[in-house]
Amino acid sequence: MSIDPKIWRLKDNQVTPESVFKARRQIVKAMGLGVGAMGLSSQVQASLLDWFKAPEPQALADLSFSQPQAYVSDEILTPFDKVSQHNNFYEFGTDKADPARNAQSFQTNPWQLKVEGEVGSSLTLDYDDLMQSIPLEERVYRLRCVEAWSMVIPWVGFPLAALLKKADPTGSAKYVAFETLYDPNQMPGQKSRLMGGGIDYPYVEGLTIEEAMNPLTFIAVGLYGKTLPPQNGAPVRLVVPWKYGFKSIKSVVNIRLTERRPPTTWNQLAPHEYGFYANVNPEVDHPRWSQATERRIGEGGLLSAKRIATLPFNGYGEQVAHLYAGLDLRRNY
Ligand SMILES: Nc1nc2c(c(=O)[nH]1)N[C@H]1C(S)=C(S)[C@@H](COP(=O)(O)O)O[C@H]1N2
Ligand SMILES: [Mo]
Repeated sequence: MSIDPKIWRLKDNQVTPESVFKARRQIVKAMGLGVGAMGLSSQVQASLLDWFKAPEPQALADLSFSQPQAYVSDEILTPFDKVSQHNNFYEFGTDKADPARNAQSFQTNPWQLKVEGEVGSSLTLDYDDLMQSIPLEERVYRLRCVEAWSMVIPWVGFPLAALLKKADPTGSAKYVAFETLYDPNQMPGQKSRLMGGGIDYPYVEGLTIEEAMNPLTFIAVGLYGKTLPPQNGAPVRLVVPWKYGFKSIKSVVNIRLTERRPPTTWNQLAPHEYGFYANVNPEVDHPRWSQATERRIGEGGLLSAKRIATLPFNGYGEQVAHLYAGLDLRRNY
């Protein structure tokens, strides 16, 4: 995604850095043979190669979870190395390869997640509570980014509703506001406006209480059977599969139930491009690109990326269309 004119303007082919990433690997190979001949000092060669190389990944722990039949899928899963190397997490940089490179030393344990606001009893969950206090299950969901690429990911976690019910929402809870960790010392994108894509951090998101309580709305603490890689939003993130990916906020520290609609990061940054609801909708194009089709990451060749039709509500209409009965779906919200 990108921010409108003032800060900088990415073209809509910002969407493809996966091929750029692959091209880089080719360059690295070529460099292995070529840099010496370029007359660079070995120190410069080493740091150049370092920048191109994938970092040592953070160790991930195994999780125990059930596999409810309703969320098993026969779609081709996006391979783990794509899921963990093609990311949007602007706190760690705006290039798709940046989060995997820059988030490996991100501190995800200890962690604290608060649930507060319009609730009968506020909650504070530490890392172990997150992994243990609600039974974990695996769910395969499609993730559709507003940039017109998508993945199929086996998440591990629990329904958001199970967590919210523990806090006993009051009758005034009409919305749920989410906030990502703010820690510029760990998140280089929060230090530098350029590196962080011009976002005013912390990254914030929101849902209506009905959306939050919908059985599909998920809190993920893992994927592919293990704890989340930091670049995917460790230790705890939201997953809302019928909405554009930017709603699925990462590395959450605060969940607040509110009476009023909370501000949301991309909507604040570019309201004419990104709505509050942001339901996947092939009929309504983004002002700078079509939403009619999408590119499945990892399927199709390097240049012949496979495109498939985008479905209303990302294919989850049966479960969620009723939430929007009053809205005109030919408009973006
Ligand atoms: N805090 C935070 N959450 C975020 C983002 C971000 O930049 N910061 N990017 C969003 C976007 S645009 C997408 S598409 C998804 C990507 O999730 P993934 O990298 O696990 O595929 O995370 C979302 N959550
Ligand atoms: Mo996205």
